[in-house]
Amino acid sequence: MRRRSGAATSFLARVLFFAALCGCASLRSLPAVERRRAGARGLPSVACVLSSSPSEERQEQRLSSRHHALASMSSPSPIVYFVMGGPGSGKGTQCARLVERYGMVHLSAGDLLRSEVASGSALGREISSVIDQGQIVKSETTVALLRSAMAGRRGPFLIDGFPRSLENLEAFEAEMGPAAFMLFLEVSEAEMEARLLKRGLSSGRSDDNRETIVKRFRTFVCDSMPVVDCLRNRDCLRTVDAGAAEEEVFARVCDVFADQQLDDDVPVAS
Ligand code: UP5
Ligand code: MG
Repeated sequence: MRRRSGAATSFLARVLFFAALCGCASLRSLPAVERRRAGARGLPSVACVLSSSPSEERQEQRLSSRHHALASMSSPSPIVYFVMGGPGSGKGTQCARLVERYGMVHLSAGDLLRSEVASGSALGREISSVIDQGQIVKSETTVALLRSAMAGRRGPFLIDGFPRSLENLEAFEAEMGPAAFMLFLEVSEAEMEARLLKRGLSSGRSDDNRETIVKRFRTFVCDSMPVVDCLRNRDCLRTVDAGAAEEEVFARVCDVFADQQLDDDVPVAS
């Protein structure tokens, strides 16, 4: 009996060692629950390797060492999936459908920030002017809102519209650990603009106007695409062509989650 359990342990150790060598790519083949256990045992993963500027390179190096330090911690992290894509790519729409199908916890960073704005607080007024400029709110503010929304809930979590910069990613991982992967919804700017302008007719969102939309696109390319590239280089990115009809996109999104065993293994979100 003891020999069998020793053999099982050593087999698991070999699997984990191999996964450590290959980073998230190997982990992707493990179901979410196993990956969470592996994370709890301190599996390292590969760092971002592509940089487009020296400052991004330094930031990615910091992220890499932080990532390894986190991997050596022993407490299990909640399962997190980032959902990213340009403004109007359909993040909120697809997350709502994922919640219906799999019972995950959907946290839209933008919605959390807009709730703070609606509260009328001094912080809300600060956030409001950042949003109207299509800029990114300070990491400490958004991470604090996410932390508080996640508190006391098991997940798994769908974190929509975050992280929007390498600094956001670093701040989140420092507290919550790495996400399982990022779902990236790819849509052309022309299609996103058309969707946003149509929504703007009734959304009441202060940033759904042509002037702010242009700024949001610029910020997305300059600040958010480096996060997408970083996670792609860690092999933690799953891209979906989201330019099709909503239903068709959802079928593609479900394919992305097919290996996560969300129906049976992962407890219904609480
Ligand atoms: N629609 C959806 N799917 C469609 C499809 N397949 N075909 C046709 N139409 C489709 O969809 C947008 C519109 O398109 C809707 O009318 C929908 O019916 C239709 P939605 O699902 O809302 O797209 P989404 O990607 O969620 O668009 P959103 O405008 O929410 O994206 P943003 O990333 O711009 O907005 P967010 O709320 O995340 O952030 C807003 C601002 O907050 C940011 O610009 C930033 O200033 C700030 N912010 C931060 O600073 N930090 C953060 O971490 C998060 C936000
Ligand atoms: Mg949204």
